[in-house]
Amino acid sequence: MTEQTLFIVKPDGVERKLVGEIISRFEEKGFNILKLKMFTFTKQMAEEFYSVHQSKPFFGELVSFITSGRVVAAIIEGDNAIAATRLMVGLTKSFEAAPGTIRGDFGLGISDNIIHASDSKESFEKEVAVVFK
Ligand code: 3AN
Repeated sequence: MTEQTLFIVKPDGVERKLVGEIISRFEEKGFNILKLKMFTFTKQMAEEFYSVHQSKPFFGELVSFITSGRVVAAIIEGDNAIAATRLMVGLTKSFEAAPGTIRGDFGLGISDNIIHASDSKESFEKEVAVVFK
């Protein structure tokens, strides 16, 4: 089933010059890139983007990290894009993420875990509305 999803190379990924490598992985996997944008999250955008995590103890850290530098957001399209992208991204805690995944290959962090990807169609629609409005 052809689907769209969103990924965001976080400030640590941009800082570490991993943008090209990450986009390449998605292109090589067979996805089409439909939209691409570099920008910096405002606090207001970040709070809206992460609103499902509002009650979590790490919410403040999440907002402060994602607003700390430039990010690159992409909308991509392909078969089973949401699930396939989550597999390519790897587990949330980078130190637990399998080698071969983006988090598993490039880091050890939790807040600084290089990339975000939508986890459902609902999240995708909400996140696109914040990032590509
Ligand atoms: P994922 O990005 O793998 O979907 P979520 O949705 O559970 O993970 O969490 C959103 C973001 O919140 C993660 N990308 C990570 O940066 C941060 N996060 C999740 N759990 C923690 C935690 N225990 N401590 C600090 N930050 C966390």
